[in-house]
Order: sequence, then C-alpha cells, then structure tokens
Amino acid sequence: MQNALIAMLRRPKEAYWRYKLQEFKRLSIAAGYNVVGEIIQVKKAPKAATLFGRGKIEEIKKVIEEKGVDVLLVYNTLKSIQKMNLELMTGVRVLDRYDLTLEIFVQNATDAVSKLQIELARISKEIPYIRLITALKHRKDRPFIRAGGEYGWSPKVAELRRRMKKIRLEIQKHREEKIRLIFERKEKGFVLACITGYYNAGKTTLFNSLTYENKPVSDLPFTTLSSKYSRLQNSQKLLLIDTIGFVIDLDPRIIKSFEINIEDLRYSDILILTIDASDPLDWLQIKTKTIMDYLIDIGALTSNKQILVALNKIDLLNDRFEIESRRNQVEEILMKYDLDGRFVIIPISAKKGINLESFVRELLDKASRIEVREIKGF
Ligand SMILES: Nc1nc2c(ncn2[C@@H]2O[C@H](COP(=O)(O)OP(=O)(O)O)[C@@H](O)[C@H]2O)c(=O)[nH]1
Ligand SMILES: [Mg+2]
Repeated sequence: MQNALIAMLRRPKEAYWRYKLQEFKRLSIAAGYNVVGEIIQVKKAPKAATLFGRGKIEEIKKVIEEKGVDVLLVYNTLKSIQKMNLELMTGVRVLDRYDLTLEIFVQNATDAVSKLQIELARISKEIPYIRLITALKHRKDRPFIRAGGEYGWSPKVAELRRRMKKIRLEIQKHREEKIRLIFERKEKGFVLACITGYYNAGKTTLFNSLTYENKPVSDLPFTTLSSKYSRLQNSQKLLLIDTIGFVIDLDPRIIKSFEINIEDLRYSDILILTIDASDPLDWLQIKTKTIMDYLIDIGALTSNKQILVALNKIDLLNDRFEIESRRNQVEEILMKYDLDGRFVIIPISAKKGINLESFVRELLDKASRIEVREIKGF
C-alpha cells in the first residue's frame, strides 16, 4: 500500500473545512492509500504557480522525507502548471481531488460505459497538462523564441483529441439506448423511483431492503457507479433504481462525464432522497442544500417529480425528539425550494428495518398519483 500525505489550502473563513477534509480522507482510503498525515495552509489566495506558499512546500517536503510518502494528495483542484511544479519540487506523484476521484472510479468500474466515461474525463484533464509540458520543452530547445500557442501542438494531443471524439460518439449511442429503455419501461406501465443522495447515506442498503437484491454496501465513496434496477418487493409496477452517490465539491466535469447515470435521475417519476440523519447538524444542512442544488443543476427536479425523503439511520439517534428535530431541519431546507408540497419526509432505518412499512406505503401512494396523472393525460 502506498503512503499518502494530504494537503489542503483553505480560506481563512472557509466553513465546514473539517468535514471536507474528513471526506477527502475517505476518498483517499477508498482509492487504496495509507494516509500518514495532513497539512493545511490557511491563505486568502492560492499561489498561481504552486498553489501553496514556499514555506508550506518546505514543510510538505520535510514530512514526505520523514514519513516515506509516495504520493501527495491535494484537496484543491490543481492547474496543470501547479501540478507540474509541485511534482518537481516534492519529487513525488501529485494527485488533486479530480485525479483521486477518477482513480476510485477506475478501480470500481465494472461495465464498459463507465470505463468509457472515465477515460473521457481522464483525457480532458490530461490534454492541458501535455500541452504545458510540450510548450516548456520547446522553450528549452529554443531559448530565444518565446513559447506561443504554436508549441502547444503535439502529436500526442492530436491523438487524444481523436480518441475523445470517438468516445463521445460511443457514449452518445449508449445514452440514446438508455433513454429508449427508460421510455420503454414507462410505456410498459412501470413507475420509476430513483434513489439518490450522498455517498454513505444508505442508498444501497435501502435498495437491498426494498428489493430482493444483495448489492455491495460500504462506508466508502463510489462503491456504486453504474445504476442498478430492481422491482420493489411484492410490486409488479414499481422499479427502484440505485445510483451513484454525491460527494461535496464534486467537480462539474466529473458530473458531466457521468451523464448516462444522470439520465436515471432526470427521467424517474419519483426521487428518493436519502439523507444520513446521524450526521452533525450543520453538516447535514450543507449536504442537503448541496444535493438539492445538484439536482436542480442536472435538471432532475422538474415540476412533475414526486420526492420522498428517506431520513435514514435513525437507529443512531438518541430519541424521538432528536428524530423530530432532524426532520424539521430537513423540512425547513426543502421548503425553500419551489416544490409546493411534492415532498414527504419519512424517518427510517434501512439497516435495522425501522419504519420501512410506512415508507413503502408512501412510496406506493406517490406511485399511484403518477399513474392517475398519466391516465388523465396531464
Ligand atoms: N446504523 C445504520 N447504518 C446504516 C443504515 N443504513 C446504512 N447504513 C450503513 O451505512 C454505510 C453506507 O451504506 P450504503 O448503503 O453503502 O450507502 P450508499 O453509499 O448511500 O449506497 C454502510 O456501512 C451501511 O451498513 C442505517 O439505517 N443505520
Ligand atoms: Mg451505494
């Protein structure tokens, strides 16, 4: 196992950075690293060429030497020049959160489409890096000629661009097929209920306990990459879908490269928003807001969508009052979104099987409303 040092640059007034750091640590572990330390720099603005300041880099170098670090994991998203300089200065491999997320994806991807999507995300990050290296090389070869755009070209980049184009076409084909399948299911009379939420909220646990499935469950991010489908127990019509989980500060480029999985969220009739009720209150609030904004961004919160909130892991709360208080907090946040009464919050424990009957009752109730609507032709 490789030793990793985590480094983060945060603004003086940055909120929730402790949780973010904690989450980044989970990502690092999920990618298979042994985290040997963390270094944080508090700074108003990052250094253009190195992100961290000179003194901080010296400190990082010292830890790398002392603890036998193989790779530096940087919380922030690095520009190509920053990544290159940090690698040169520290002598170890440098990954930012984008690279790290992709590493986990690579390890967990089982199907061809996920693999293609990952390759695309990889190449789009690799191109500016290669262009930078090429430009610098030219500058060294011909010190009196200024490096201009003309040096940005390299046969490798051209090849990657061709590959990108090919992958895009391929993904587009898969995507059209996927959308066709979704509509075919709808025409057959299925109601689609898509489980969404943060990683570790208990989405897959809920999916397993409502179906006859036994999909892998884990407390690490991105265990579930491609969507899984299964019928609700004792139901002919309700199809449950388990989807990829969200993490905080998710790079929009990564969301975009996982476009195919997002179609499930867009076209489902019901969204089951799974929330970990055992999180500290402020973290629960920011996560709930963030996911609502993501859902709006990707076009999943259309006006016809029914929302069922699974306030999960209530077995970890102290008493009914605490459950009620969490429920009120979530309700308060959701009231700010223009959902006019299209949501219900049900406290449950997916793992312990608490309150699942009422959850299923609500789910079927929502499903029946969708059927009525469709028959009436709305
Ligand atoms: N205590 C408790 N743990 C749960 C509950 N639901 C899920 N978990 C645990 O939370 C972790 C993440 O579960 P998983 O279903 O993989 O979450 P996902 O990432 O949202 O799919 C696992 O360790 C589960 O055993 C619950 O209701 N109560
Ligand atoms: Mg899962």
